[in-house]
Amino acid sequence: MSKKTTAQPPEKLTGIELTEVPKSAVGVKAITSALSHVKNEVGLFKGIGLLANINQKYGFDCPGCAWPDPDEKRTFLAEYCENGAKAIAEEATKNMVSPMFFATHSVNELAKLSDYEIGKSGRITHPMYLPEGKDNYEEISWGKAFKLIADELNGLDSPDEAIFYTSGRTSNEAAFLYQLFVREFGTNNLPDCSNMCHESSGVALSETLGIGKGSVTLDDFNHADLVIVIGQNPGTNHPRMLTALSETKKKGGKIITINPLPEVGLMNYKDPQNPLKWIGKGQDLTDLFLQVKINGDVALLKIILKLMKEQEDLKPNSVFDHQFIKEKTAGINDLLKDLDNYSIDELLPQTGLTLKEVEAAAKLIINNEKVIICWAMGLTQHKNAVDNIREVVNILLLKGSIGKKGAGTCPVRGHSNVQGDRTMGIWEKAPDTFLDNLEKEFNFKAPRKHGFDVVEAIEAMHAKKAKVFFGMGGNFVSATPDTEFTADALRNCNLTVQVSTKLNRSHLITGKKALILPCLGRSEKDYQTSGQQFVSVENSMGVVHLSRGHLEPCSEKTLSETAIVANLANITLKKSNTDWINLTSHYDLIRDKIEATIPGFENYNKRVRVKGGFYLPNNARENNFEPTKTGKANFSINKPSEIELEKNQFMMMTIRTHDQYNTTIYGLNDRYRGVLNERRVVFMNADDMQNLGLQKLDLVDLTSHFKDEKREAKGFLAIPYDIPSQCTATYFPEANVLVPIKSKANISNTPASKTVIITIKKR
Ligand SMILES: Nc1nc2c(c(=O)[nH]1)N[C@H]1C(S)=C(S)[C@@H](COP(=O)(O)OP(=O)(O)OC[C@H]3O[C@@H](n4cnc5c(=O)[nH]c(N)nc54)[C@H](O)[C@@H]3O)O[C@H]1N2
Ligand SMILES: Nc1nc2c(c(=O)[nH]1)N[C@H]1C(S)=C(S)[C@@H](COP(=O)(O)OP(=O)(O)OC[C@H]3O[C@@H](n4cnc5c(=O)[nH]c(N)nc54)[C@H](O)[C@@H]3O)O[C@H]1N2
Ligand SMILES: [Mo]
Repeated sequence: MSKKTTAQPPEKLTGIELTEVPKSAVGVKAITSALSHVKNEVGLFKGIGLLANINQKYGFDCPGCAWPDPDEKRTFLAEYCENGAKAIAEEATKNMVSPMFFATHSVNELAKLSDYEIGKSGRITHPMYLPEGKDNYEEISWGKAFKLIADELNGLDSPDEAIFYTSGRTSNEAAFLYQLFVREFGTNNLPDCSNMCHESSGVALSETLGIGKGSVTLDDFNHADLVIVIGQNPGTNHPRMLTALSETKKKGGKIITINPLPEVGLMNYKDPQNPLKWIGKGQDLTDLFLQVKINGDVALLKIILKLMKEQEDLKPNSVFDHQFIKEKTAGINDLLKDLDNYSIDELLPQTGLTLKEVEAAAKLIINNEKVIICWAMGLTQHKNAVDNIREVVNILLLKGSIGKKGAGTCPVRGHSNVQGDRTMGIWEKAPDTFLDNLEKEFNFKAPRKHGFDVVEAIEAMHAKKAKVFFGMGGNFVSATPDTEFTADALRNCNLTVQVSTKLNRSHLITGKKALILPCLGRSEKDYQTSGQQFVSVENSMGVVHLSRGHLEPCSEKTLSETAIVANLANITLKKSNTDWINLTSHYDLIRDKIEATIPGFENYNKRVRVKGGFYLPNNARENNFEPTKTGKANFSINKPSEIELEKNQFMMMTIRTHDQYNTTIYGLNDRYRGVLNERRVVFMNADDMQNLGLQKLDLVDLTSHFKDEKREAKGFLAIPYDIPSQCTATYFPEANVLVPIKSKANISNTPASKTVIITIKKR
């Protein structure tokens, strides 16, 4: 039935209003905006109680981003941010999607709504089943739902015909059980949102530094001489990071921002903790803003490397940390030799910057000792994304700026437990040592063949080589590239299952049969037979800490993700040496198993109960690079972008608004970019618009070009914006239909959703 519907958000415009781009981020507007969301979704009284519990040492972990909490000082106002409050409001909403809702709204009808409207429908209260050929979900018992999945899984020709996706909100306890179930079932098909997110960072950092995670702690921001924020928009996506940057500045450190857009949050900031500062100018954060062209980063970093080398040659020992390089690294000579293959004149046009601007950045790097480099999707979602990050590492290694206070790598993670899920083994390419430990502890034969990542999973379903899709959270159809292709892939499945809190488009674009399994959210109390449980998560800086729900569950029929996995494993696995149901009776039992399998979790149950949690081991932080292939930190040789645009073509990046969490749309405003009440917009350089004969708010259609393939997205409003020439920006998921499934990063296989080549046509 769902075959007739499109998987794209509707083309409908919602009534745009343009305002001035604000000069400062956070401040009082952030608080009023957050409170109004909380009031509308949850009610003010219950809402305030909830906010008081976010990120407090025994409260629940904010389901917003993975930015860490301070180890010491935690105040009521500081530990949630505008977008954290919105994330909570979204989860604790009064609106419920009940069996009655599904009886009166068909799948076809719901699929015509926007993602904003779908999400606002609310929390799913009962397990629901969409039988083959039907257009309305029907209530189903948990027992029948589990049996249906088990039968379908056990009826497959091979376990590799099933896909088990994970979004990054799943707790350590649930994630650990989930990957164990999937591997006992017999496959490593465990793609996750990380494949679309920081996979390029993981690949580049493992190869160069021997650990796929960042090296800095929050305290390092208090000691840094220089912080570089490249390809990241913390004002919207990690607002609490602005507090850390503000501390760096207060202590005399400098900040360089490298971004095609002058993102407001990075320019000026008003501390939400300090009401006296809400009025007035705020604090300037960025000292030097480099408005780089999209994907011009390797070219830019290479010029900086060349300038560093030039200065070192001129004045030996003034730039490079020779002792560190000699003792701890490998490959410096190859790097320095390779730099000679490039001329600054050739590289500069790719950056869109003047030599003076790049020289200013190089000077700051040369003259400061302790450097932190932070990045996110602006570096990871390109064809040469892994090169981007390795080039960042080259700069830090030359300076010896790693493994010491105030210096190091800071890939800023997205989902609140995406890093923990990886640690727990949610990984299609988990290393053999991990699988060996699992086999020993659980007494079974773990599959060794690597599984599918996100892109490979879509291709397998499209080719009918995979037939069951199971989603542990997330919104697969809207988050992945090439919307229509992915939708067809899901429709090819015999069964699609979504474990979800809220209604989303992946419930409406389904396999022949579909199930929705409603689960508890982070903010809710999790009762098992031994009483209320807590779970644990790992933040972006490798701190594992507990999270305990505060609200009563939204419905009696929801189950915890942990219980869902255990029940499914119990009925699906014919021979398992694990007592699945007993394990979930008390989550300490699961944590004991994690401790027995994964290094770094010694005394897990004890240490997780200590206020603030504990740090996992991190070799790069400890200045030890033994886990790499050479046993040292590796310099690397990287290539600038090879994409060449034709004259009429533009580079498009797909980014987030201030009012969304990935595919969850909180509201229709992008306050920090001056766009209200509309998501179908394309930000363009004003001269480019003039050359195309476009006026502000003209309606345009976008076509993407990849090899001989074309894809179309219709009906966007053109907005003149402060963005380099030939660069454009649209929002995801509206523009995902334009991202070709085969356009992805080398090695990491991450969809290149920030380098989409488009042409623009006026209606
Ligand atoms: N409120 C809120 N918080 C979130 C999320 C959310 O959707 N909403 N999502 C969460 C998740 S899963 C993630 S991964 C993070 C994402 O956090 P971000 O990576 O900050 O998110 P994006 O909107 O993708 O922004 C990418 C930034 O990179 C810039 N950029 C794009 N291309 C390039 C380039 O080629 N070079 C450079 N130098 N810059 C470039 C863009 O202008 C933009 O500022 O946020 C997490 N937190
Ligand atoms: N074009 C383009 N595409 C992108 C990106 C981009 O920048 N551009 N960014 C990519 C990135 S960085 C990421 S991380 C992915 C995100 O991909 P996903 O993680 O798959 O997507 P989300 O939108 O975060 O998932 C939202 C859904 O998760 C469910 N949910 C929320 N909380 C919970 C919970 O506690 N438990 C369970 N079981 N379900 C829950 C709700 O039903 C909600 O509808 O998207 C990627 N897609
Ligand atoms: Mo992400």
